[in-house]
Amino acid sequence: MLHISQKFKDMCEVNPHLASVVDYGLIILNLGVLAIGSNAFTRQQRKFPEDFMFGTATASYQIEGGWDADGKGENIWDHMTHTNPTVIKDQSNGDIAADSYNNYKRDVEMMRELGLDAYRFSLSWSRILPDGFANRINDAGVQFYNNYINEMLKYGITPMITLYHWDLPQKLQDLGGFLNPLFPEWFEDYSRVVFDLFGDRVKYWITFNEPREVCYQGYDTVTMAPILNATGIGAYLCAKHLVLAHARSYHLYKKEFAGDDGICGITYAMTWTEPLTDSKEDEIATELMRQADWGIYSEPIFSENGGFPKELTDVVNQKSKEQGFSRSRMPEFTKEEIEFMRGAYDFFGINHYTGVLVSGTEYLQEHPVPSMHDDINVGTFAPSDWPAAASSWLKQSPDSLLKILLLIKEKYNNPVMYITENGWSTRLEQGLEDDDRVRYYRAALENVLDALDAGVNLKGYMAWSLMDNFEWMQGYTERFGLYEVDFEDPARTRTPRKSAFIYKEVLRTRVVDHDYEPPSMIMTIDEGK
Ligand code: GBH
Repeated sequence: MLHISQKFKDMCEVNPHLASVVDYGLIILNLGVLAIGSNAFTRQQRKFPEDFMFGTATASYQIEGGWDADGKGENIWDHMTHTNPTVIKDQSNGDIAADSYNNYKRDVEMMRELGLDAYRFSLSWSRILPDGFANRINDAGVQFYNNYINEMLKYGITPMITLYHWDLPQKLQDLGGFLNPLFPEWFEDYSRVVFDLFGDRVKYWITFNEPREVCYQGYDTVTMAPILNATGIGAYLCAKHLVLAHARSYHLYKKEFAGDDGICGITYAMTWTEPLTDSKEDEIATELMRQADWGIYSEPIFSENGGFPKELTDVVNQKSKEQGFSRSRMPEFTKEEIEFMRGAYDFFGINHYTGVLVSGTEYLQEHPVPSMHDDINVGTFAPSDWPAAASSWLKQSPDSLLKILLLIKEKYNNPVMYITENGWSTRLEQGLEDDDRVRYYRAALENVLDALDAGVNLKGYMAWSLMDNFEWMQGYTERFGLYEVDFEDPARTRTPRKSAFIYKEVLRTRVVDHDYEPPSMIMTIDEGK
């Protein structure tokens, strides 16, 4: 455990601005003193608690296929990939994807092979409500999810459901989607249908996956459907309606469906950000970037004061005035709305992949005016010695998962947390020997243990992803799966990568053994699981 203390000391020396983590570093330093002896001894001490929930995560559009099967309605990804295929790197789409619509039993078999406690997946809104509204329920779609859920439960695997992982019914998009002020009501109506259908068996709910990618990437740029490109306007407006929608869904669940044991949260894309230097400018830049990335979606729910974050709001108010707008581009909430959202959570979900260093003076780029990037005007940098994945944005940044967990612990009074995604991309050509993914997962899981040692209220960890899938704008060119999927094969055969065996061993032993090598690449289901 001494290596952790060293790690913290290094971290703080390089970056005296990590004041927030320094305290926790000292706590761990103290713990470290208690653990003397060899690595082997240390590892033995560092066990995941028996009730720590291990799983994997997926999302409907990325795996299901069956895009128009049995009455499913069109969603914004169907619409965009069919009408505008060149926006996807390999011009592919999720029409069939991993065909989980027909392979759900195999999916659950893989969960059993890995020995998962839980499986996080999302519902396709338009598979259940083809028009988006609750007036018409598609029974075949409901049947599919009942089959999926029941198959998991049969083998003791706990389902964790994401209500929205980016595939809005196209009919709602035609009405403005998240920019329509009625969106929170539409989402509440959908939530009611779903809680009513599956709430008897499902006790873990996530309203939204990654608000930033929904609002910023979808409405403020052209990097996600519906590629609206309403720069400087779309993200803020969407943010208002998204957090209100979350709160409506949360309160509905707690009031009418949760019973004693149902919990509901929301999941954020948590890129670790830290100041490039110890200058005041870099410190401010980092805070602004955190607020634009996730604070704008988390402060209304998790902060004591509620509402949008102050520094970002001030900047947008000021710039809007200078730019000649009649009112701020940052929308406002009523007092009632602020109260309604404040504290509307049971847990904080974290999707974590990577980190960047942030500057207020270096690496700045030209941005459209107005735009969120112009509003915050920060530069980012990832050192070249951080190992790189297949995805351009994904590097292994040292201890970034731990730093995020400690930051949230401190910022929001140690809420219950789940890591709802964490993973690494490779290219297909790399085959089944994914040692870089193994290295990434082991480092991340050590960070989970560090966080548990430091008292972080972390209850579970979901690897992204169970299997290869449609990686949004990157199509099938980047692979995140513990299982490889053969997309050329009509059967969409799934084959475990080396990382699947490593993850399985961690779950079985509750220990991260850095020396473990799978004896063979033949996967079996352990009896008794
Ligand atoms: C998750 O998002 C998603 O929830 C999941 O669906 C996805 O498959 C998985 O990660 C892997 O990507 O503007 O080109 O630099 C991760 C969040 C994705 C956020 C990449 C930042 C930057 C893309 N991140 N994104 S780019």
